[in-house]
Parts: sequence; C-alpha cells; structure tokens
Amino acid sequence: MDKTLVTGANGLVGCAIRKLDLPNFEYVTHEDVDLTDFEKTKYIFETIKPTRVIHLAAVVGGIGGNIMHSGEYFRSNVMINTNVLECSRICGVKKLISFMSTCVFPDQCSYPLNEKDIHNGPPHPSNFGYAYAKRMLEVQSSAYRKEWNCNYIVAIPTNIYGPNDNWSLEDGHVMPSLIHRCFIAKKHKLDLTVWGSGKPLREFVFSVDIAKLAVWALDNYNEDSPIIFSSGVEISIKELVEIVTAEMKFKGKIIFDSSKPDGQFRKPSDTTKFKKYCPDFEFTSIERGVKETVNWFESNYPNVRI
Ligand code: GFB
Repeated sequence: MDKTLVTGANGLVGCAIRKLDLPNFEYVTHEDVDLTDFEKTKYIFETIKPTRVIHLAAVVGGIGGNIMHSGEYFRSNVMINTNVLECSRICGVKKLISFMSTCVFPDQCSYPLNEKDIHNGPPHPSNFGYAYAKRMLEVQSSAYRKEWNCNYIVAIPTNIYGPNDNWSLEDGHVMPSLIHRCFIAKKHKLDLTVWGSGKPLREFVFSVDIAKLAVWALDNYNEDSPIIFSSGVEISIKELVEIVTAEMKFKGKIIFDSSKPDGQFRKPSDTTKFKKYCPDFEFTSIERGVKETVNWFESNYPNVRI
C-alpha cells in the first residue's frame, strides 16, 4: 500500500487534507523539519519512506509579504523545493504533486491564463522573487521527468483561502487579512480600511476544494504540463469586502486606501483542461467558504497563526 507524505501540513491546504482523514498519510510541519536543510530533509524521507508526496511547504504571503520579502521568498522556496524533489528522487518516491500559483504567470499575458504560458515573460513585479522560485518547481519536475522518468506533477491553484490561514495584517493574503481587519474594526467600532482601490479581480478557491483536488491529481493526473485548479469565477476585491462585511455583520464605514498596492489587475485562468478532467467537480461557493472561514477565525481567535 502507498504511503503518502504531506509537507507543509500545518498550512491552509495541509490542514484541509488532514481533515479528509485518509489512510496511510503522514504529515510533516516546519516544526518537524527544516526543509531548507538538505540533510534534515533526507533524514525525514529515509525515516518515513513515502511512496507518494503532496508537497505543500512554502514560504508564502500576500502582496505585502511578497513586496517586503522578495529575496527571502525566493531563497527559501528554491531551497525547499530543490530538497524535497531531490530527496523524493533519491528515496524512490513514485508520484509527487507540488503547487505553484497563478502569480507565476507573466504580467503581460493574453487572457485567460493558460498552463502553456507560464514562462512567456516576467511575472508581475509585486511577486518577483516568489513567482520565479515557484516557476522553478515546474522546471525541476519536468527536468526530472525527462532524465529520471519521475512522475512529478504540478498544480496551479488560484487564490486559496480557508481555516488555518496566516492572519497577519501586513504579510497575509487578502481574505485572512480582511477578515482579521474587519474583526478588529467591529470590536473597537473603527472604520474598516481596505488596501488598494477594490477594483482588482481575483478567483478565490476554498482550501477544502484544493485538498480534494490534490488527492485526485495524485491518483489521476500524470501529464508533464501543469494543471490549473480554478472555478473560473472572478470577483472584485470590493465584492469580496461586501461578502465578508455582510457575513461578519460589520456596519461601519469602509475606506479604500489607494496608498496601498493593487497588485496585478486580474489573472483569470483557463479552465479548459481542468473541466476536461473533472467536468462534475463542484467548487464551494464564495459565500459558503467565507462563512466557514469567518466561523473558524471567530472561534479560534486569538489563538490563530499571525
Ligand atoms: O491576497 P493578495 O495579497 O494576493 O490580494 P494577490 C491582493 C489584492 O487584495 C490587492 C487587495 O488588490 C490588494 O490591494 N487587498 C485589500 C489586500 N485589502 C488587503 C489586505 O488587507 N491584505 C492584502 N494582502 N491585500 C498574491 C501573491 O497576490 O497571490 C502571492 O502575492 C500568491 O505570491 C497569492 O501567489 C495567491 O493575488 O495580489
């Protein structure tokens, strides 16, 4: 029977995979092992002896974190990915899935973003370090497939959100930062300040959906080329603010702070390949996902990751 190792198991998707309660899955977190260290990574692989790997571990952040820490995000992610893929290879892992993000796509690109376009130009400047590090996952997986016949596949999810996120106000992604900001504004009867103009568009996807799709891909997807996981539904940041404030019953004033970055205006993804493979997959609606995420945050605050 296969043994599946999940890296980054305390993160957003890692926690969602744990909840699926699948047999013969083992989980490692950054507290168990420093994956930037090759020898420590190798030790974990030699001890656990996985036959399959879901590689989720990464140093990530929202637009603020990416702008502030582009060097750190590049360095750590290149080291983590290089070590995990190399240790998988030398320890005989049969199948590995890793994750990029739609921010890997070129800033100047025809829409919708298609899997074949990831290397056709530089990424948006706000994601420079992280996006190039993530692109190398696809390069390494493909090179390993060519030389050593490794069945390593790569998925490209859109903006993931859900319970167990990082709720940092400065470094987090928009969904957790916004929920946290709204919570504070409501509690202290303050205005709610939202970064940017509210006009950029994003495709949000619930972590539980990505957890299910990670397992599906591990079982069923074997192409060298990546696969985008997306509902194809775009909403503006302003619409997201309306959904979050309605769910949190925030009645105060909302201010859009244009001194903060908007980032890429939109990154709509091509769902053709995904729909060919999974025509019947039902994504969680944004209203339902936000409800579950807000409930989780309010029940766990202040013991949340920041
Ligand atoms: O989640 P976020 O940082 O991801 O969203 P990106 C940024 C958008 O949300 C911008 C607006 O248009 C921001 O102006 N926004 C509004 C906020 N309020 C906030 C807030 O409180 N925090 C944040 N962070 N944004 C990330 C990449 O880009 O996408 C990562 O930087 C990763 O590398 C991730 O790929 C999926 O979609 O802009």
